[in-house]
Amino acid sequence: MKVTDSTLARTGAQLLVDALKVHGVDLAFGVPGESYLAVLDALHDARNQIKFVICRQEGGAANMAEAYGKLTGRPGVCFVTRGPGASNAAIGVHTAHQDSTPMILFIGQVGNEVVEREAFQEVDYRRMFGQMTKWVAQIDRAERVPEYLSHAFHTAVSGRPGPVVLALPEDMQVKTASITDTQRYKRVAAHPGEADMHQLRELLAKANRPLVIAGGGDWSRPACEDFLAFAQIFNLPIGCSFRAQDLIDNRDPHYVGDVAVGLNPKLAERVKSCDMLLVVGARLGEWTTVNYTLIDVPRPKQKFVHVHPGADELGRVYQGDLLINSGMPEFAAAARRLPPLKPAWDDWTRDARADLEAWQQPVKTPGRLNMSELVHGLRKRLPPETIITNGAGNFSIWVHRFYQYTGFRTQLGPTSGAMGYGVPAGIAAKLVHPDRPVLAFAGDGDFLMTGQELATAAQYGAKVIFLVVNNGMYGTIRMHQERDYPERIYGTELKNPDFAALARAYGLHGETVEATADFEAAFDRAWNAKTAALIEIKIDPDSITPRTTLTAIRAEALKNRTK
Ligand SMILES: Cc1ncc(C[n+]2csc(CCOP(=O)(O)OP(=O)(O)O)c2C)c(N)n1
Ligand SMILES: [Mg+2]
Repeated sequence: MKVTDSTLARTGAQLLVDALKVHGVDLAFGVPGESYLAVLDALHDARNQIKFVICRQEGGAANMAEAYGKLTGRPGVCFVTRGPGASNAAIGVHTAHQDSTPMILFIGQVGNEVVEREAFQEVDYRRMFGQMTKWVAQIDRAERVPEYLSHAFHTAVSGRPGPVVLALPEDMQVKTASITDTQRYKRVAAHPGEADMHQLRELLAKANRPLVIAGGGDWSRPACEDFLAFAQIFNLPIGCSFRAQDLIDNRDPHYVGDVAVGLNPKLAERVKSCDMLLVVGARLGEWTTVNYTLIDVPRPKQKFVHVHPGADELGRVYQGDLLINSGMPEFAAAARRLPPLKPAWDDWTRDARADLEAWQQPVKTPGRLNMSELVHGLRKRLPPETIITNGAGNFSIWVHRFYQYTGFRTQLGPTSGAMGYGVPAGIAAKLVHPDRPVLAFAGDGDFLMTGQELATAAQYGAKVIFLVVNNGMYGTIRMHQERDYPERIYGTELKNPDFAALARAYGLHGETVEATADFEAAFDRAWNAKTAALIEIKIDPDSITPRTTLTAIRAEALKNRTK
């Protein structure tokens, strides 16, 4: 992109859109508002370089921008209007924050001439988004647009990546300035020091049962390749943190499972009993540590090495023998170059993998539709470039446990646990990679949080296959309810629409499956449909997790209550 040395005056809105072009934006998501009409007009001029995808609710748009950021490593861009639009979009910003995803949310803002009067839909976004962004600011002067945009892009991708929010007062959007564009942003990352890497190798040389946990943001395809090569050279078993299972090709014998709530008890035992824990990129949050029970707070009992792109994260909860502040590509490249040593743990790695393979075998479930078998069927059928997305709910457990993610960004899921993520993430994935198959898993509750974006899939021809796992309830919450308050069902039942008919109303292919045996043919029809497709998968509500049933959970809770 040529840097414009413009003596011609441009409006704030034009400067903003020109800056997006400078920084390589090709896709943006949003819902229009009268608060940023001038930006819309500038986007009209740029329509051949930047495709502006219009969504049906800002939560959908913000989730799509977040998914774009996860997939590409470049900031996902989202435009929304003042108070109501910003409020709807907050869910995507929160997910970008928890998931360390680069993203920039632009919000139309009331003009400076009326600010602080609680003008129409006025909100101070610095206060509103303060805790869930890396940086939130308001651009009051047109001549400073290039500078603010440069800062926003650098901030979103550097160190621990995350979201930035920029408010755009109406008067700034139409004021003119003669100012030069900046250059394209460059990601800034820390590198591991030579002494760090030397010490890491020393610790490995003394270990007998080392275990690696990979996770977090800041990864790239080459970084994942380097990291896998490191694991192969040292024959290390690698677990992935919650919803970061695609950092390692799950078919590789070094992948040993995901470390999250509901993890394989044998893997949990290995995390507890390993003598060296190398955590790379993962924050070690509540879910990865199973409510901080898996690893001792604050001093893990095993030798503990933590590598993270954000210096703030190191030593935050866990004290370590070695804390390395580094970008993921920088660390993975250095790890791959470490001089090999003869591992003393070949059996340990092989057994950990065997534990995973046993854990991934299909299980018996109540009812005619068995989700473990269904996911196994998909695992055999889908090409390795397939992208699988999901939102939050117990339905996602089946996918996480029985699917084999095949490598970098074949999984898009919210570490934040945000319901409604899978549908918009699937659409964004298909828009970024039209040639790759995309499957979006949702629960019946989860789906209707952003189901209106089926209209966006139809409008832009995004041929996603949506799989709605319907058990007629907010199953996760029912499970906890039965465990803590057995037989006092309240607030967790759902009366659902006919999901297949709903898809057809949007002009998409839709059908319903109630037995495992019928899924394959339905999936073939969905695969061959000319449009996006939705398959409603009806499951027995008793089939609540691969490990247990609702009936068993209730019986256990009642037994404990009478004790
Ligand atoms: C936006 C949002 N609201 C509420 C929750 C709390 N929550 C977590 S799982 C869940 C139920 C999910 O229901 P469903 O999508 O039907 O999946 P199921 O658990 O039944 O498989 C709820 C309400 C959440 N995680 N995110
Ligand atoms: Mg449900």
